[in-house]
Amino acid sequence: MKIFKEYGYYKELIERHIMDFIPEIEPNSKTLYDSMHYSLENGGKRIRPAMLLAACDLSGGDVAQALPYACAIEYIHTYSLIHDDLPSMDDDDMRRGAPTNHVAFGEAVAILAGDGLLTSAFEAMNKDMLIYFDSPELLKRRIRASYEISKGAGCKGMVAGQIADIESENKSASKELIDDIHLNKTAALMVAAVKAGAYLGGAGKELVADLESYGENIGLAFQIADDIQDTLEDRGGATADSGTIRNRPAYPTLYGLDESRKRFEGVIGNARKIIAPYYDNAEFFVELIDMIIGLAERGQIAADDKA
Ligand code: GRG
Repeated sequence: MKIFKEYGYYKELIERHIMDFIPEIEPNSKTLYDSMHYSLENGGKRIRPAMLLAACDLSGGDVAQALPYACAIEYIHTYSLIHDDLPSMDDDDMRRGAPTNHVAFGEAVAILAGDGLLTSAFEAMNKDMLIYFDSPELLKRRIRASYEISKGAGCKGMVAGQIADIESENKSASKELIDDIHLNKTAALMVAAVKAGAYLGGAGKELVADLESYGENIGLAFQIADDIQDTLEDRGGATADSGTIRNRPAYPTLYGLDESRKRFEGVIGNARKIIAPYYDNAEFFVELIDMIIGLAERGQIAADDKA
């Protein structure tokens, strides 16, 4: 009997519940709701929440109970994309084949939509914790999950990666700096997703550590593939929808395209090795590796903003 599910199963579950943990918004704040809803329902791949649910499953947990945390991580990811697209950051007009949030709603509303999504993530997780006051073990798992998500999203995770990335623009960066930027900007939230799922499912130390390394390697693979794609578009004369490709340090600039491809294969190989002992029960994590290779080959990582 097949117990463990595939990406499509998790994605569908997330799609069905994605608005469930957004607080009921007053009529006076309807624009805020519309703007948050616009970006949440705008065709993301839902990779991070699927990672969280699959890690919970692999650890023996109940995915239905992990939904507030899965949706929280997608709210955080969505806020990061809205803010990253702003004129003061990447200045992108299109994402996932549609106008970016600030183009559709204006800059002030887009900033507030990001703020609303970020805070809704913590509201969703804290509200869930309130249910478990009388079950210390279950409450502990939830506090751990929420802490991992805060850490991955915060000043030692994604936000740290973003500031280092911004400050390295038009400068030459060392290989260490570029690894550090990508580990924080892209991998940290993926690591948070699998660790949070593992804690929610009651995983032991070894599984938590394996999932953490898997998340790191997958995050790096994601970012290297994105960099390769940017470089190829640049060389082919294709432009992003915004018409600019920022001059930030990227793997191909430092390593060259061939070496970057080798590095991509290296981190993908690491992820395969880490997950191998769990193969019988880790269908999603193998599928995710193949999916990232496919996205990289088709140039579809963060793609839809370049369509
Ligand atoms: C604004 C604090 C702050 C952080 C922004 C995520 C991020 C940090 C910037 C995005 C830059 C970028 C395009 C990085 C490449 C890797 C990446 C995160 C791609 C987007 O993730 P997908 O492909 O997105 O999972 P979808 O559209 O499927 O949700």
